[in-house]
Amino acid sequence: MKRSLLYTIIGILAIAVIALAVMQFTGGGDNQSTAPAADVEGLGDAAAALVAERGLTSENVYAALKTYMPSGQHDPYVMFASGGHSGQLHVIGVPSMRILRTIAVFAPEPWQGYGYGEKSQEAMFEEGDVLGAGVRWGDTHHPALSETGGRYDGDFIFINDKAQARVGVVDLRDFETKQLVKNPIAMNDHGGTFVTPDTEWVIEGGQYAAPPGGAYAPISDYNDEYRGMITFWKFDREQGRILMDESFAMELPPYWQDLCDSGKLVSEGWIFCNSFNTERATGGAGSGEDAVPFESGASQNDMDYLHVIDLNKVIDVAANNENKVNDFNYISLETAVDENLFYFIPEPKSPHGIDVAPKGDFMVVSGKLDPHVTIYSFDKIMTAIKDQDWTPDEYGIPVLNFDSVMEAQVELGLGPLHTQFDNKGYAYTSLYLDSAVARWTLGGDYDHADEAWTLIDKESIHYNVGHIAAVEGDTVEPAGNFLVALNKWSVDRFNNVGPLLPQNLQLIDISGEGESLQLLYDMPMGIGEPHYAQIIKAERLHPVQVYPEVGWNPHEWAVDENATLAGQERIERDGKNVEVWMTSIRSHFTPEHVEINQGDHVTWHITNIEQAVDAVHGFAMPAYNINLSIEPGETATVEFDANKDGVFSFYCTEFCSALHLEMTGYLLIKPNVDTGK
Ligand code: K7E
Ligand code: CUA
Repeated sequence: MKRSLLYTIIGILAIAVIALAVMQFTGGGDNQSTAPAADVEGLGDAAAALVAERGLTSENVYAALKTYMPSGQHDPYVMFASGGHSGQLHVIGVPSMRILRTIAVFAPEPWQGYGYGEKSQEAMFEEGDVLGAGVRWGDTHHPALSETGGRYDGDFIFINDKAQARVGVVDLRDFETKQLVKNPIAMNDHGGTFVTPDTEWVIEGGQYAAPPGGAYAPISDYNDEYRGMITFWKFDREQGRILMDESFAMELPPYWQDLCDSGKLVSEGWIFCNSFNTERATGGAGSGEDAVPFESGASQNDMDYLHVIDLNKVIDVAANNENKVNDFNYISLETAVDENLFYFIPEPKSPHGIDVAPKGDFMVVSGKLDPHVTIYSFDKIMTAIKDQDWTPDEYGIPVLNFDSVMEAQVELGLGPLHTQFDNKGYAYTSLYLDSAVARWTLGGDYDHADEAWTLIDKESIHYNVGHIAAVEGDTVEPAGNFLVALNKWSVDRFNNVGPLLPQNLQLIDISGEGESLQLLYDMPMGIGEPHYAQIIKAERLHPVQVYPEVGWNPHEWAVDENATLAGQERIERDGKNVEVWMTSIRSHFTPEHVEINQGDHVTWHITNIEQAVDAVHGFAMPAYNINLSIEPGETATVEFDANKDGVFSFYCTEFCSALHLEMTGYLLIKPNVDTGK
């Protein structure tokens, strides 16, 4: 790591600053400084002593200065990292690597009152139910920030649930999940979510092939009955929702589609999706002597297939497509082939990541079992398609000639997975087996084209890096200052917390040129496995701090019809139906007594009438599994059958004032003597 020159400069600058301060203190300078030199010198001595006592290197000091965020100062960048099988999405400040928020998406989370009775949330969860089962967890992999013109716009973020083929939609006006959609075709997914450059489409690629629509077919019918898929979710920005009726899926051969990326700028209108298991291995380890486990069966071929999908053609065909599976618009493989909706390009070897360069001109593929990254030229792909420079495969899909479309291969090391980009013409690829991040140069129109396709630097990380995320690294205009390695193994990096270890997110400085990569910071992530992350400039985010009006329904983004202002609190009964309109404000609920009968059906609205930033009130009710977080201005509703009699103290779960403990009330449920209770 050639930082020595930089340290020399920092050293000279520091001496210059101290000298200047001393000059000012002694009247030698023109400017009136408010910082007395004695403080500067004192600080210098204390800092020097600390550096010596802790045995810090100059690299350590540089890293500390680069990442330290003084109290009250905000991070300039915000990372949205998937939470893996926690089912959630984590929001992290960069470069301080402070966790700012977890956004609950697929799993109930008590501290944010998510999934414990609130009616709009319950309805949303039901939309995401799987074969009628109320699945309340997910395995989130790839968050995708909404884009305008190929740049993050800070409006929405989408994330997939690999385990159940679902997509979550989060509104960044309040960082809350607004929609869960279940894919009607597939049981699981992986190559999503990612968006087109103006977010008209949220794309979800498949993973393990299966009979479409959840049908049954024996594994011996794999070639004929099992299929891959890619789904195009139509997103309506105004409503902030995916429109099921305008969305569709396309059938693909039973290869295992993996990651995908959207074309941009010159390649806008094309979708790139790689695949593995083009061997169509069917596994079966443990089911007989001849059975070949997937691990080896799916790794036989030297080449798998990059899917190159003509999005505009696909949209046209979908508009007139009659075929449906589970009531969902589904383009059959036959139609896709007849209409030339996609092409294949051979790609080495069990690939994982496919990433489109910032200008949209190159597609970078990493074969997990190949030490190179392979770069394809979009120009060459278009020429090959025009010239019909292809051979059809057994399904009739045109396979473009590898040598005609390949631009370069760069040998980086073992286990390349994912690639990111900066603003200096470098690309970065994670090397899982090497436990390193490689920096290499792009050709074409990028800054380092004179030494194109060359490995420049490798930074060791700890350990076994999966994805990497650079600031605005998926956009047409990456920032090029920080990169985070999302590592799968942490082994010895942190205090021992037992056999289930945290993940390790490592911040890397990519601001310099050449061999200047430097590891800055280790962040343990003990709340799920982040697969992918995206990092946005904080200035692009404009969330509300208080809902716009008292009585706000965050799901409808409008005043709730049951908004309750101070003085409007009441309890009404209609037969066995009891409805409660309650308010909360520091430090009481109104009304504090709710007296009902066992067997009543209860609908209970609570409006937090606070308009002060951070004045959140919780609402916890024992025995009925009710737990809400009601943010300033919000109206929340719960509905339940009062089937258990007794006295139930409800209370506020946020320590909201000195008299927070007094923020309580009684739900008194009189036993129904008729039933003998
Ligand atoms: Cu973990 Cu993108 Cu799902 Cu690679 S994925 S590491
Ligand atoms: Cu409100 Cu505690």
